[in-house]
Amino acid sequence: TERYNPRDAEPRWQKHWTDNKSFEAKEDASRPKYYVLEMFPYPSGRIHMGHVRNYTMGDVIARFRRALGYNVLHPMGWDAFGMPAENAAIDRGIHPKSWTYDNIATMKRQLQSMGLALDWSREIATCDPSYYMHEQAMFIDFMKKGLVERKVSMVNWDPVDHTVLANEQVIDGRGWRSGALVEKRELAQWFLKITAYSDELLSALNGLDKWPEKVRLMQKNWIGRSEGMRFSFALEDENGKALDERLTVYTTRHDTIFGASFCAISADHELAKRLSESDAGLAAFRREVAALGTSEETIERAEKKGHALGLYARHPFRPGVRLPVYAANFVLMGYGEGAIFGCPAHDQRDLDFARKYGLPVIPVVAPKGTDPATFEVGSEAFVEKEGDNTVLINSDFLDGMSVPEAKEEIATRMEKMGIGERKVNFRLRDWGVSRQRYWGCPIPVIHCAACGIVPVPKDQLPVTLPEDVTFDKPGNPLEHHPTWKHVDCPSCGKPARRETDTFDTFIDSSWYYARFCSPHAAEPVDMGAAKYWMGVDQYIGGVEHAILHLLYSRFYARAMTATDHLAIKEPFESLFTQGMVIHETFRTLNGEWVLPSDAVTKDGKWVHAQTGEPLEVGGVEKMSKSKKNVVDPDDIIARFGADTARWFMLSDTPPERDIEWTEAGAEGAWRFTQRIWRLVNDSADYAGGSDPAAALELRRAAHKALAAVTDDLSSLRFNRAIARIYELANALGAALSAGKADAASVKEAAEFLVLMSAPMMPHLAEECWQAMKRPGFVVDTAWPKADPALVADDQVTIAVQVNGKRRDEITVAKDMDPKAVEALVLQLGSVARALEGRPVKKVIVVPGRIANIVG
Ligand code: ANZ
Ligand code: ZN
Repeated sequence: TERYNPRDAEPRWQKHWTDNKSFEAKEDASRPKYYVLEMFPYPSGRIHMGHVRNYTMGDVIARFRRALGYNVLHPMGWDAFGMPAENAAIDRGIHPKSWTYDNIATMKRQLQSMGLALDWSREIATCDPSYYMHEQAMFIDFMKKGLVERKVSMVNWDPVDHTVLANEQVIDGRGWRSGALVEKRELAQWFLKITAYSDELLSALNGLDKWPEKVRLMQKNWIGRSEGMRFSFALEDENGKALDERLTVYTTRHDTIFGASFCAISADHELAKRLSESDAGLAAFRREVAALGTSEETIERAEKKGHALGLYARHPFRPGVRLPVYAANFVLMGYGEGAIFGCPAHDQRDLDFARKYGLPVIPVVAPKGTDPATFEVGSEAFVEKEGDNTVLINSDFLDGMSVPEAKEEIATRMEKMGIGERKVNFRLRDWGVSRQRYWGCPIPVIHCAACGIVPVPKDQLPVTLPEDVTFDKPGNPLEHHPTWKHVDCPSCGKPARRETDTFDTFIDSSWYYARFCSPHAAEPVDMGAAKYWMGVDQYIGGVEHAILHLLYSRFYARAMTATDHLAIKEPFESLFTQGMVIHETFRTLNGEWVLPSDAVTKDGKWVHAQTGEPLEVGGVEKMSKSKKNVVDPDDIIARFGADTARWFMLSDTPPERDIEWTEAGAEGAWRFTQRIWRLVNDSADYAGGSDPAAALELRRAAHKALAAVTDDLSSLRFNRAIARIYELANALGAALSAGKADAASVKEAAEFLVLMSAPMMPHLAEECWQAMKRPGFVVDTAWPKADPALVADDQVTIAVQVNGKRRDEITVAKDMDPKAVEALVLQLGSVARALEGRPVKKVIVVPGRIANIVG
């Protein structure tokens, strides 16, 4: 037989599937549905190996579920708004729209060349007005529902890019793109009230039992629920004169109140602002803190600094003791009350601060059994609190209590005194969705001097982005546009101003999964279609989206449900986070990266193929342009075909781990495609033998492989499924060369081999199917069923009892002689231990069930 030629076969089968609309999904209440979705790509230019891995996994699931009889929805679209398009416009004068759509065209062609079982009739691009008009409509509904707020807030301002940055975009106090020192600014912004769902988003995590534990934990920490107290201190001035103002703080460690040695407020706290008007030093300190930005990470790492306000807080339980009040750089305005009491012995930040300013360090919690007089805290705070290992010391009426007991006591007393109450706090903040950017969905509101904020009437949606914009000035092109923002107020008709902020692109990706159910519907989501398809049965993507994208989507599903655009809570039933694709790196001794394909070995050393320069082997790292270790999927598909690339991406490495791209591995996958092709052709020509034992052996191997692969694919263990397929290929190869098994068993094994590898190598499978002269097409063929009788093992596990009590178990051949079983169990250590030296009186063996020793 001729070699299998993917260059010929792959486009042919892709055309067949397209012409037959093989993957177009239609709602069908009579069939179970399966919705599989991979995180849709940002149209950055070209697909990379990470995409290949991600979309291959989704595709295997889609094809496998389809063969199992599910009505599968497997759509694809483009997360098409965002900064890179605008940067292309700024750097190269290409309009964001044409840049984006050119990229979409390229990447779509690339994805199609992978042979993905996608329903392209549902393709959406988030930058298309037919998509974002619904986003605008829903935003207006969210406004009516009270889920939207406009408020002045502190933002990270990038003075070069002229944009507000998310905390994640501030790295070491600098803008992630511009590298400029970020400033803090107050700006009126739009917010979605995700905090209205803090409790709900947290508690519902428990139900997400098909999500990776680590993702649930990350979300839990991000939401950050804590139980504490809000209480206030009486204030006095330098001279001990009482002020008629109190200082309210939030704490989760009220048990440590006797260890308090100072209070601190945020530099943005109202009190700090007010005092800075007459305190130039404080004003300067506030500016210094502002320069830190709002990133908690940066704040956490910065040296702890403060500015004394000349005010004192009276200790609620220590008459005559007063605590100096500072403005401090580590107290955040957006959390709790923006004010704290500092307990240096039990909080590292407070300790660093206390050491700097010479404040007392009073330990009030100590390991049980420690002598309070000798217990000291050095440079590390003692933060242990859980369990029964600690005890309160130096704390008057709390002495001897556990931390929870002390908390309870303080809460009760403070409540009685009327100075505070218990309070649950969340770390989660409302979601700031305003961006001062062009390439995003316009926020559909109008500012009117007379009427205030007026939503754009729904019959005037979409508010489309103007295309005639320029990028020659820094800042938002929508601001500079001569006419776009000047509109008449929809309510009073007077001249008004259109909102020029656009949405955070995370909004676009927070509901696309729902739009896929009915991508052409006149409303955001057709409820009937969504009822059938939602939730997503299997969602797959990178763990880098574990927090924001997934949390925003979970919120959006709830907000849409609250506004009758959906009727679910959780959008993603099952989540899988795949690992990255990594590749070796090389560099010259000067540290310049070199393409791995330019590295060759000479006399056992790595050198540059052209220049002969000696090379250093770098690590195996995530593919990145800067390290020159990128492998272009197009090249691989051109050389080996898509099936090889797909197969390689799933082989050997468990899908959640990073996979190393190697030339040898790709070639191995390529050889296996040829091997299957030969085995199938040889099987088709096979005349057959007449040894029933050989036939049975092959059939057992085939059915066992089938059962295992079915199991492995159901639980996304692709690499194990592939290992099983290799095994079956070996068994089939052996049977063919032995020539003893009959033709029927060989054909069956070959058929299983093809059908099982079809989700991974769909083109090759179709080609084989034809070579085997089977009717129809693999794509329409049901997944075969393994015969339990052939799968069943001839081994059995039996319980071992001593005097009727279960002590152990052993696995033996099903037909093992009871006498042999008896001999075996008597050798077990567990049995000897249970007998405690008593002699064996009797052994009863029930074949296939138990062995009971009486002694
Ligand atoms: C006194 C204390 C003593 C604290 C102690 C901790 C340890 P979680 O658990 O994350 O909610 N805090 C409160 N508001 C703050 C703000 N706006 N900026 C910075 N820190 C703030 O953290 C609650 C603890 O973080 C609170 O408990 C408070 O310090 C601090 F031994 O109060 B604690
Ligand atoms: Zn008006």
